Amino acid sequence: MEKQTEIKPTSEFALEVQEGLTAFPKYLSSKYIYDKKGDKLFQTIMNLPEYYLTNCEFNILEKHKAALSDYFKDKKGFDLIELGAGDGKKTKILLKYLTENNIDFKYLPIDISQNILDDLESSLTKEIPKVNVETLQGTYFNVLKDLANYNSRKKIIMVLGSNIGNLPHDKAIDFLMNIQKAMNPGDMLFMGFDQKKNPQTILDAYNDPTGITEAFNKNLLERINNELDANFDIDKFKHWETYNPETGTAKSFLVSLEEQKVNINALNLEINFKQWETIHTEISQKYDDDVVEWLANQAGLKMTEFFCDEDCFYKNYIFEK
Ligand code: AVJ
Repeated sequence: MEKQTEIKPTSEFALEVQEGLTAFPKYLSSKYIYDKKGDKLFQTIMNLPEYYLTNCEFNILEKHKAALSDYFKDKKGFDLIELGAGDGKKTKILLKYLTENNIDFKYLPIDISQNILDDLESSLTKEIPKVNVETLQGTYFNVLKDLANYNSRKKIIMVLGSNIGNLPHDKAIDFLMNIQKAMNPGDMLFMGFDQKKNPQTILDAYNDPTGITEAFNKNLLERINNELDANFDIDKFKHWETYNPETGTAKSFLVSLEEQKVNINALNLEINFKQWETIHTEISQKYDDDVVEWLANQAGLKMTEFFCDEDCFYKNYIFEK
């Protein structure tokens, strides 16, 4: 038999790493932080005292669950579709309330990770057995496209955690537009947006003293080491956070502490770093009502209501078509 050379499919990850590290200035996409270890680190971040976002949103849901239930409920029942379900800690507040009050609804969590969905489903079976749940594995947009003609019940599309903040405004508009296209008149989008606030509070949230956020950011380099056979020396990079109070953009970087070369064998690539050269890794956009309204309008949505915590550090908005 003839020997065949193995053709390795080039992954999107490999392509984007190649593109970002050969660009000037260098960059990597934060979406690749989230492998198993990255997911774990983010769970830890959500429990850090400095990372106020999780608590704020938790409090908003707790405080406004009855009002939200009134907005969401419908004579014919409704579908609660969650993009990026995670461990469902915050969502369970709503699920509990809706179930206990005999509101007719079905919960449809969407996540890219089947593992996360399986964990979520089994924890729901234990904690809120009466909730009617159907998990949907896939990327948001593919699942959303299918949902557009899913059925004629009212759809509440829910995106918690200010995940939209990882997108620059043009991409955020595309994201909202894709959701809008999957909505019918009467459907609602319920979404969290972290707010502009004291710049120091924001810097502290993304630069915790225990170094968890640093490890989270550096997980990008570890993934490249593990999956693309590279030799990044993680200790030769420093996590650096900036916040521009004018634009509301928090930015994460990895800064090279010395001149160095890194080999990425799977890409047959050698990358040179000058001392103090940067890799931009993440943005975490902060908003105010005007910006949120502008984004929504650009995407064909109108803002109809919002809910905030005591300090208005964080807001959850309702949008309709
Ligand atoms: C998951 C995108 C909401 O930007 O606040 C946390 C990710 N990065 N700490 C955020 C993150 C650093 C987080 N989001």
